[in-house]
Amino acid sequence: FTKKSVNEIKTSGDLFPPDFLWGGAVAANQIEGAYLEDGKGLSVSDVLSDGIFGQILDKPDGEYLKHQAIDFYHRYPEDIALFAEMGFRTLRTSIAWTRIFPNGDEAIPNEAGLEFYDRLFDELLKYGIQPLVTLSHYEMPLGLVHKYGGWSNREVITLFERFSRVVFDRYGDKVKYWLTFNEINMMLHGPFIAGGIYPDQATEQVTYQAIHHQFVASALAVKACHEIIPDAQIGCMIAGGPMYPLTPKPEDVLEAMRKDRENFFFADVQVKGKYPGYILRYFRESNIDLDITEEDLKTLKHTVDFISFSYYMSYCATTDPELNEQSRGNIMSAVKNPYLSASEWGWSIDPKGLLYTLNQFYDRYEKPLFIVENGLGAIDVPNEKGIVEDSYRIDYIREHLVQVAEAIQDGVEVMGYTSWGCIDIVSNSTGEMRKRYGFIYVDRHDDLSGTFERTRKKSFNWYKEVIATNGKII
Ligand code: BGP
Repeated sequence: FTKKSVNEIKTSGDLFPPDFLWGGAVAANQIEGAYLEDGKGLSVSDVLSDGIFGQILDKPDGEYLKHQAIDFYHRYPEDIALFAEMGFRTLRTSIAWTRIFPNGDEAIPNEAGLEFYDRLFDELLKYGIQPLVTLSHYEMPLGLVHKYGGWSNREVITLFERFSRVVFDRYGDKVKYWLTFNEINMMLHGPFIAGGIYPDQATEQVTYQAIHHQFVASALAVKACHEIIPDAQIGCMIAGGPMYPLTPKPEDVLEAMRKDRENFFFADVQVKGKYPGYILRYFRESNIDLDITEEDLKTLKHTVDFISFSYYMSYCATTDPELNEQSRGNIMSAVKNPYLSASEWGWSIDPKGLLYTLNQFYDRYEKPLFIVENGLGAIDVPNEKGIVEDSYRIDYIREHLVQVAEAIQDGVEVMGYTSWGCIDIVSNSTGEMRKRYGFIYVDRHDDLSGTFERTRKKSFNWYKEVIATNGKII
């Protein structure tokens, strides 16, 4: 089958559905700051001094960027007005669990924390911006890590379910789009940030047991959401990006399939409601013996309504031991694709990989998809007029949106697109402000200096035009 490209069909009508959810995405721990205000407790991200590869401390020691982040906690009305100016139809953010249950296991929620999100969601709704809310975005209460061993402990399931029910009850009339765990597959690569498990304790047995607990917790949240807010939709969230075989050698092709399945496994369980055979085989052959009860298996049948994912790059898989050795220590396989360029942080730039990923997910699940993170992390330097001329970011997003349009022409149901870090925030992997994604520049720097002033970048007006024309200028 050959097909016409989007450029040829552009004039024949809207490429995106009229109700397509255009917007941006952030996470509480990277944007809010106010890390101890109004009763908030410490979370895993408050003790990572230097991003997810930094040292893990028992308690904060010194000033970290994230503690004040970009002060969204106090400045959200100004920021939301800017998002509204761009025409956002949705904003993805997360609820910091530690604002609601500071240690994770209190008997009653913290009212001041609940009130903050009331104000935040009301402000969004004032402009007709739908909140899309992640229940857990790398923000597990540190109290649960110290007292329970993070997600390795089954008791945490009940505590998470309680947190979920509290927020569904409270915000059910304001929030109609929910996600359970951000990039749940990162449990395999960043056990502390994703699961509150210290790297030296993260054996495969412990990690997969913790993942199982998150699956059950996620399914219980889905169940609660359906009960409490029947008109809401709740999805899973996967760190996406295809795994290409480095060569057509069958061993490399199978290696790519194996690596792809490391991600698909997480969607398979949450979308199909059961463990796939290939992972059960892996458990058997690796002597991984999980505590999975009959009740758990029933709970897993509460499957998600849609699949969301982040997309930044694609990867290559090989069985070549030398190449694999070189990529050791990287968060995911870092075997270079000779056909692609990369960002300053070595993340390959592959818009067509997004078309491939969208089709992979849709072929496999036939469920609506939501791209909840995509964007270019770059060092932005304001010009003499103080404006960031980020044509490189416009090119990156435009090229990815062309591929989203292509997927839609293929019949893939895409609910929306939220560009990551729509306003500059603290980077997750590096803990820096140097790596920026926003349409809005924030005067905040790695040495903790800056006025916090917000300035529209060149991409601000471009994205505004994209939304105003429902994607026609891509
Ligand atoms: C994803 C996370 C986000 C975000 C993004 C960009 O993995 O869900 O929290 O930060 O990646 O990553 P970084 O900030 O490291 O560039």
